[in-house]
Amino acid sequence: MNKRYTMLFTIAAVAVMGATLFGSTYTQTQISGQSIDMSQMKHDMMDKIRNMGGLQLVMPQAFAETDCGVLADTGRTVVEFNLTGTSVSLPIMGGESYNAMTFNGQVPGPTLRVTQGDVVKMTLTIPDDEIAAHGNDMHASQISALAFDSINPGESKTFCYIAESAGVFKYHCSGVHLAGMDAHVLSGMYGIAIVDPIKGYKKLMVEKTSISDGKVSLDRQFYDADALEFTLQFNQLYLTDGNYDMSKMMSHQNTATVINGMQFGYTPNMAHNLLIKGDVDADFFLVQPWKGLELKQYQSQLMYVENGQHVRLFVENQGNEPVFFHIVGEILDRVVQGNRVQSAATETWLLGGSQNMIVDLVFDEPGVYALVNHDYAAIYSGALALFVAGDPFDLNPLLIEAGILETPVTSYAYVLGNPSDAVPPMGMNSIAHPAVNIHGLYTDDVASEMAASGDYAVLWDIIPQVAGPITDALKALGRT
Ligand SMILES: [Cu+2]
Repeated sequence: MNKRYTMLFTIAAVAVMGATLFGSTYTQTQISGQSIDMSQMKHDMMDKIRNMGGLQLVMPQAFAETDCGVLADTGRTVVEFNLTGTSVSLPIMGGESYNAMTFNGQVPGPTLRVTQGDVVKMTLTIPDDEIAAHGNDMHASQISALAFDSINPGESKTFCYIAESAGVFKYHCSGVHLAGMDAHVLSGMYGIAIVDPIKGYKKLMVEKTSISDGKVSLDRQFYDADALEFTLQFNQLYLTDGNYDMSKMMSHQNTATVINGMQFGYTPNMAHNLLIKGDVDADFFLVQPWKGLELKQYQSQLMYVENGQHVRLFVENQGNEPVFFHIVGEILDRVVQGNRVQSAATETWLLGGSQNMIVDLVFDEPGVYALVNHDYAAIYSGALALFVAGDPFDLNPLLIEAGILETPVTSYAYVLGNPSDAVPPMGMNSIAHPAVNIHGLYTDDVASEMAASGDYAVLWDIIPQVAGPITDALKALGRT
């Protein structure tokens, strides 16, 4: 990619992370599981389970082949998926941090992508110095749960399975022989596997109307199966003093609602303030909690699409509360679960815990579109993310004047890139993102490795370089 096109907007000032904008503890949602007040439990079942060494799973021999040698000899493609279980400290909104548990130092864990019929060879490694045992339960498999049992620090374990069903599937830590599974998953040990249909994705039909000779009629529009893709994983945090609090989980009193691990992680940042209002500190959107160059990989980013482009969203509810998935100003043109269409032209779709869907849609008009969990408590505690379609802020002339672009672009992804934690690996019907920037709940080690790879736009390095040209261009255009 042309270096000029990776240059970004400007941020001269450095700001501290915004304070938490809303009170973030709320009571249960309309549809939730049981609420249990642990202080009223007569028998401390959790202690008993822990004292037993966890719940042992006894489910032998009743499931599909898991021997990697046998499965590798069948002529199927074998895809290796290597995970490492590590406990780390990660930031939360408001400038604090929490004790997270992760696969590979990131929340969510890496996204696995295979084609239906492939063999997945999953290896989980727990380093010597890790504080806990971990396992991995992959919902894309149909094998004995014995495979998912935890392994201790210093150990490694491999299992294989055939990804027989297409769709989106959660994977998650199984705790220490199932004890503490809630703590590990809700502290960050989750991710998804995308299993592409063996015959590829279907083209998209969107119903519109047209008018001719004064008569309104149906005008079906068809879009090729190839799409620009994003992943969105919903979850909650249940924290007291930066640690997972089981009593809060039991009563469904979460302290934060997150998408891909972060509250409000896909909202505007200082660069957008400058471009749109000519001032890095003039927030043009209500919620801008993650802004400032020092935040590096945690600085919020927006998701950019073109108008009239087929967009495919892989959505998973990793959490303990329902997700009422809605995009303000848009209609979900198609909802697919597994490889079957569940709905079309629907306003909102409900996902229970550990449930998923693929949403296909087209943003027809330039604008900013807010994706939310349409549970108001969830919206105000972090479940809001923004898509920007086309050039609604008329930034092309500014970017050309500043020498960052030579010709107008159809989405800001050509300039800023799309956030890496929302971009899945390429599949059989994927449109490549014009550029990808480093954004996500990654440890500094993970972010440094990504930066060193040269595959990503490193916004915190690029922004200071273009601050001057942007400011000059704003003046030249009379926008300041
Ligand atoms: Cu774990």
